[in-house]
Amino acid sequence: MQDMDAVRSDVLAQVQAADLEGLERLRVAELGKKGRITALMKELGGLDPEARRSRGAALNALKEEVAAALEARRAVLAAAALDARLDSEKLDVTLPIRPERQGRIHPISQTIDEVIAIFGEMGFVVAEGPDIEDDWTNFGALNIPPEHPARQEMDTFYLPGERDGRRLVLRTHTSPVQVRTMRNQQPPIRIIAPGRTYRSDYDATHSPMFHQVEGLVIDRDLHMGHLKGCLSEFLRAYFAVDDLPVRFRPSYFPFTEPSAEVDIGCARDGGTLRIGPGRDWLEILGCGMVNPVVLENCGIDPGQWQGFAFGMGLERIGMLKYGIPDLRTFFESDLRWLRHYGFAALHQPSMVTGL
Ligand code: 2NL
Repeated sequence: MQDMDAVRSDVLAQVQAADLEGLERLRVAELGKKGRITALMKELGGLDPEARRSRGAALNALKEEVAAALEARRAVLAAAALDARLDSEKLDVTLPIRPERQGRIHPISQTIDEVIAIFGEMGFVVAEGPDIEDDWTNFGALNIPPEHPARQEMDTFYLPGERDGRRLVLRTHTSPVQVRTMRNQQPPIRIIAPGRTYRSDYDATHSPMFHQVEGLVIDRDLHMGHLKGCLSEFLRAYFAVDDLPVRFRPSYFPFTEPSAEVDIGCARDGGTLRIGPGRDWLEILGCGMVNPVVLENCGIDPGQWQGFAFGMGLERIGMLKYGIPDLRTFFESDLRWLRHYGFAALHQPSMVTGL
């Protein structure tokens, strides 16, 4: 038993002096497979039963005491190490976050959002339709005759195959969205249809894929006065010029009668174009009273209902407002261009918070 007392005081003294790594070495040296206390346990086999029982109990107690001492010291050292780390490491929770790369809203998306915000305030809802149309919905219903230049292979992308016996085209304007709305809904109707359109044309001012917004109002007793008021209001809000001059010039479209082209006032001094009161005019959109033939084609009785409609190119009105000189850059996917001309991602244009 004396040898065990010596082992106990030796081990406990070493435990108190050890660091974390020393504790592990000590555990192996005493309690490991070839450890000192383990060796004493192995010697028990050579003793007579009486002696084995009493010495065995004492050895087990020693083993547990040593294990407990090792664990207690480990806990003290670990707590001290954590305290030291917390003291040395400082975390400033008031620091700004690391800058993250943010995407930008494409000028076309921004322009669409602004147009929707303005017409939305006037009670218009957004209508959508497919990019692939049949030629009746894209042309025929709109009173565009088969020999019309827009229908020729040169201008229109025709697709192989047909639907209900009709040729398939990539829509050349968003008017077919309005045709579908008139076929499926009872008047009154007040919609705008923004979206992608396609024409086989490519130069500095034409892209084979481009964007339009068209608007359609069907109601009783509608006349050109409603059309003029609605579009003047829109143009002044969009260009943010309260005294913007707006001029309606007679024109021709097969789907409206009468038809008009709309110009806004501008001043060209030197190389810069300023939109607002001035000596010059800029053509901005086309419009008119919906041709009764078109109403009839879409299942609406022209004896009871009138309509006005308009259409404009979104790239054009976006370029004019935001000073983008070349149409082709819209679709080149150049991130430097988007960083320069794009808009903040979390700003939703509205008539209340601003466009
Ligand atoms: C332009 C001119 C216009 C329309 C589009 C329209 C649609 C239906 C019926 C009648 Cl369903 N009209 N749309 C009317 C007049 C002009 O667009 O210069 N667009 C870029």
